[in-house]
Amino acid sequence: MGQLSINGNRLWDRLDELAQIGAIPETIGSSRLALTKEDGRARDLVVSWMKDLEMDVTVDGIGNVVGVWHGPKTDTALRPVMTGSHIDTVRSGGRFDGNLGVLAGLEVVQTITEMGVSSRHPIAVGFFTGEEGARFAPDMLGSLVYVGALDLETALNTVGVDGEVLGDELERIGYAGRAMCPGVIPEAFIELHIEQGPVLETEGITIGAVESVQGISWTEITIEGQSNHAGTTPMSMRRDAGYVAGEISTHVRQIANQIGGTQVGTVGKIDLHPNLVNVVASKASMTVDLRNTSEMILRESESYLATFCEEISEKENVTISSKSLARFEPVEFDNKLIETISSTADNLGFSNRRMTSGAGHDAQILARVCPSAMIFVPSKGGLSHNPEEYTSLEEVSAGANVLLHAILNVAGECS
Ligand code: HGY
Ligand code: MN
Ligand code: MN
Repeated sequence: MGQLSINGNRLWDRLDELAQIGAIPETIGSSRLALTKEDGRARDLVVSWMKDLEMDVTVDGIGNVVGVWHGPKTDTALRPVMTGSHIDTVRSGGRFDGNLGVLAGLEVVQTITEMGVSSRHPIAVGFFTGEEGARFAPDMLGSLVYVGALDLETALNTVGVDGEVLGDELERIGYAGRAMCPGVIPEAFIELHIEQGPVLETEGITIGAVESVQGISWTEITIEGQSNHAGTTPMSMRRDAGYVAGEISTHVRQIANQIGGTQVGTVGKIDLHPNLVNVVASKASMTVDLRNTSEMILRESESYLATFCEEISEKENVTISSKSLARFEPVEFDNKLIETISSTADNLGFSNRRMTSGAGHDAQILARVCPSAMIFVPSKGGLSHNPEEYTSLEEVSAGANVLLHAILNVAGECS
């Protein structure tokens, strides 16, 4: 164990090259919302790297891309051991979120090829369409279609926050593939990802063996009031959608503070209409992201929000409607795989701890069809979904080496 090691500098250089696509000026981050032309160019680059590694590359109907590698001793009838993540980013994205998991997978394949190592199972590296859900909700949309949990037609007809239709955008960037959905069920799925939180850095630990992912609830709330003159309308006569959106946003924070523990609540998006300085807003559309490690408490937080909306719609004489954009219960990963990750980190001499994920990931969706788990590496300052997101070369290399040996452990290393 340990004689095989990835080439950290090569991985680092690929992360840098990929980050240049959609680069955010004066930062190290990238902006590559799903199915934009930047996403298309990034896909082309990663596919070219897969082909350089002589992987069999397939693109499915929702644009998920999977490269499969087999060595001289591989039994191609066996299910592949799969790794990967996503290369789409949020608008203010970092270079590591998702990208690390995909490029570390390619680095694993290149390392075992160069070292003349083979594996009994094929090894697959994938990137899933629209993991972030920031343009086309829900998040993990591509992996949901991959495992058969979301119907392809429904997914293709998804309308984005910009009014574009997902299927049209997929055609436009040339990634409306022909491979079947649902995709090939892997033997196992292991995803390397940055933690995107403060735990590992605070505790000075290099590797996270992720045991679970917390529950996620995304709701779009629409508030309809009445536009009116900002100067002449007495406060008692207002039906102010802007004010109500602000109250709901404040209440989301109060719910999180009142519940405490792992509860989080975020209002990340508010659009007002007509959005003018001297007009009482007639309409507001906003999103609420609630999360908790406990399904029961997450439901509680959702009902607090619903009750507040009912009360304030009455009080402010506005109409409030809501639509679920995404809803995932907490997910537990596979114990045997988690143990493999922990013991691999131990054998490689990396400090490690068990932990849960605050962010959603494709691995939680693959967990519906095969044993699945994740490896975390630290995020500087716990920062993510921010162009200054950072993980060091040493930490990136440590994570990729744990991924290398964990994959070979499951795939059956043979020389
Ligand atoms: O929202 C999430 O947790 C992930 O970044 N899609
Ligand atoms: Mn991610
Ligand atoms: Mn993300």
